[in-house]
Amino acid sequence: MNTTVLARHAQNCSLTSSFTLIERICARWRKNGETSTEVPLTRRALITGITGQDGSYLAEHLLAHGYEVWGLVRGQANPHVARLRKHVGDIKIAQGDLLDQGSLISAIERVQPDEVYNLGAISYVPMSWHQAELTAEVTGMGTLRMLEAIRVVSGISASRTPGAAQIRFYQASSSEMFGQVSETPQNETTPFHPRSPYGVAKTYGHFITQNYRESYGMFAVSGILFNHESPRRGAEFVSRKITLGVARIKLGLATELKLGNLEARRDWGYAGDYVRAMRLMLHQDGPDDYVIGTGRTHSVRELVELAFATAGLRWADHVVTDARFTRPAEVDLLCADPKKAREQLGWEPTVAFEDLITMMVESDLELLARSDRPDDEPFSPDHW
Ligand code: NAP
Ligand code: F7E
Repeated sequence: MNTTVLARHAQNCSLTSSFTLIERICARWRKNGETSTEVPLTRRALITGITGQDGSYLAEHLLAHGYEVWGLVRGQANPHVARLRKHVGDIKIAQGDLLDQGSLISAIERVQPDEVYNLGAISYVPMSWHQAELTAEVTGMGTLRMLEAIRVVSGISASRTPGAAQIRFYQASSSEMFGQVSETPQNETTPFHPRSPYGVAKTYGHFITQNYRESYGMFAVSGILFNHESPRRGAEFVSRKITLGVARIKLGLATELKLGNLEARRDWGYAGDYVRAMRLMLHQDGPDDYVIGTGRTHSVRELVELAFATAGLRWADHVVTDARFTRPAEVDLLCADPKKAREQLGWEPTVAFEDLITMMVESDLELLARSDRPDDEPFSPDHW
């Protein structure tokens, strides 16, 4: 086998670690008994949750690195796929649902991915109190089902550990697992105290990922990501709810914006930065968990002030607090310590909070000012 050619291809693929591609291809060739000198150049990724905010940015990022990108999509005519295709063109779709074990096994068998990014979840924290069991099933048990699909299709068992060619698995863990924090800033060793059914479900997903790594030697990592936003953020989350609210008020489409707890503090970053960290985690020599955030924290009130000021508005003239948007148990303060990611992954955020909010306000002003405004204009729920 011409390892020089393989090494050159590995460089062309911008792989950050030297071993993966060559070992994987050699192992796959050995397994298949192939003798051809044709080298499969492309890494193949399967993304669950591809129709969400992070899924779209991750798909773009992986395509830019030469990947073949597959998305797991649920439902027979998921309307979010059309929205995704506006941002990301060249993706392939596999049907499947995190609630359905068989569908995940079929998807892994069909796609034969090198990397699986498990972003699919019920991710809106207030919804998790109203549909706690569903949240546990999708966000928690869905992680187990995907790990099992990889394990079964790869033929891994307690007595048969994976080889170099194994599928690498990324789990979308969350700073919501820290919940009522015992120290600030939070790092990889900070204890978990989740405050919502969502946080509890994510904590299960986190520990089952660690457990499959320890039990079966799987290359399974968790990224503990703090809040990250963008113009593609769902309208139910506070950042986008505010920037859309500002745009509606500025354009005379509304006069007030109803919000809940203005004193909660979060570490908000830009989603486009955070998906880079996901890929980096799967390209280390060994699997590990990493905190991803900016290390800066702001209150919802500060976000409101900045967003309204960006549009030349006085927030106090328009913002109304409404108890319907407060939570049964709040996470008061989150702030990341991303030292490990900086030192081991070489990861740094590039978009500051102020630039992020300005970007989102400007994007929503442009979106709502368009005469051909889309029928599916984003809206925030008027409850939860
Ligand atoms: P998002 O926009 O809410 O996207 C969630 C995705 O999950 C959607 O594509 C949705 O697909 C999919 N999904 C829901 N139920 C499913 C099911 N039963 N089977 C398969 N897919 C299902 O979330 P995001 O902001 O991109 O976040 C991505 C991941 O990171 C989530 O796991 C989230 O919990 C986690 N996370 C996010 C943040 C953040 O600040 N954004 C921080 C930490 C962790 P449909 O189109 O079918 O609805
Ligand atoms: O709330 C307060 C609210 O819904 C942020 C998810 O991506 O990040 C996200 O979870 C804060 C909370 O995000 C409203 O009480 C005030 O303190 O934007 P959010 P979240 O709950 O932090 C984590 C890391 C995830 O993993 C999740 O998937 O804002 N807040 N007034 C409000 N929040 C909302 N949504 N709506 C309000 O009217």
